[in-house]
Amino acid sequence: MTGTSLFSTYDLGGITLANRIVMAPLTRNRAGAGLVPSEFAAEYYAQRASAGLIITEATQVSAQAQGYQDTPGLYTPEQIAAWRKVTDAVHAKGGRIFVQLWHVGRVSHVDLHGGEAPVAPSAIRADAKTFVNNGFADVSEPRALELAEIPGIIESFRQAAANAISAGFDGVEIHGANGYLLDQFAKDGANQRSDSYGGSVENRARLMLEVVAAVAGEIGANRTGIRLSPVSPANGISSSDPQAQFDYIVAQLDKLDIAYIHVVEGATGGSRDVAPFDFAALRKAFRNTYIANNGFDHALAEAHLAKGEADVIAFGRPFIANPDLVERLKSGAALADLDPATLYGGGAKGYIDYPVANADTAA
Ligand code: 8OZ
Repeated sequence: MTGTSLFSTYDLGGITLANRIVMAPLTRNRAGAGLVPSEFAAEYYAQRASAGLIITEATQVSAQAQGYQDTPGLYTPEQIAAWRKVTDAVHAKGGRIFVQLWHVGRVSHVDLHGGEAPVAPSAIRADAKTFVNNGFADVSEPRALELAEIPGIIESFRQAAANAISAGFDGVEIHGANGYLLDQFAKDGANQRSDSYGGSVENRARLMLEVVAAVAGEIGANRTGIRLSPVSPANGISSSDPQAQFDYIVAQLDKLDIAYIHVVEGATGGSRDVAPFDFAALRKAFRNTYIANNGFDHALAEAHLAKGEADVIAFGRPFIANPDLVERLKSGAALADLDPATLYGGGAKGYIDYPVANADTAA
């Protein structure tokens, strides 16, 4: 296809992206008191504003939605005000930014909830760890959400989406991936409910689709995206029927006409080798933007675009140590490696101190 490359502009639901490179959501555990984004977050994101689109770190929609120490929220006035500094800083550099909204469900710990159990579709503990009390710990046994609590979950996403617009975000990505609450409902390894939110493919998709409809109704379908990871085992999740489940989900998302689906192709942060799952079927079933993620390098990204397998490519970890990832991919400059010791938690170090490749030519 002529003209389509990582460096060509792209119309995402009426927003012009400067290129087809997305900064994927990256959890950094640097929130301050009140779970406001880090005092360095505005600089961190602004340094990366040459991405066509930034998707923020996962941000909880309520106190109940938290699963790790020091992740930010978007449900208090202080959090909204702190995020406003981030969106202003990114927009001042010509960037675009969506916030990723999550509820972790069972991937959490009683110590984050005053001793109360985290909530989940069913009372099945995940084989997963979280980070709490400055260390890794097994996640806690959750309790099953009552049917009467489900509207409150949907409402917390709707309200957080409204808050996102107040904070100046260009849109919202709903975190439907990686074994968190919406993925827990969708997959039978975590969902053993016998009400209208469990059992069939349709019932397991219900919460995710109701959340998407509520968010799209609040802020506009063209400002709404979702991240999905059909085959990822992240956070101890499993599914006996991922193809049927996600063929159905994506067909319904197409009807809702949302801006994009952002698909983790393979095991999150791991192998792309996912046969026999058919990601092309999801791509074909969805008329709007398909963002592909997971283990892309420059060559694979260009090949994916050239074959029409995606419209936009999301890069995650490479953005941590390469604030100028777009420019480096364009020039062929070498990519820096991240420092694992400063990945999660801490302050400015390993966050806003990664240099650009060529400080002389950088704007
Ligand atoms: C790494 C550490 C904690 C959370 C995800 C939000 O996997 C995360 C996450 C990643 O989607």
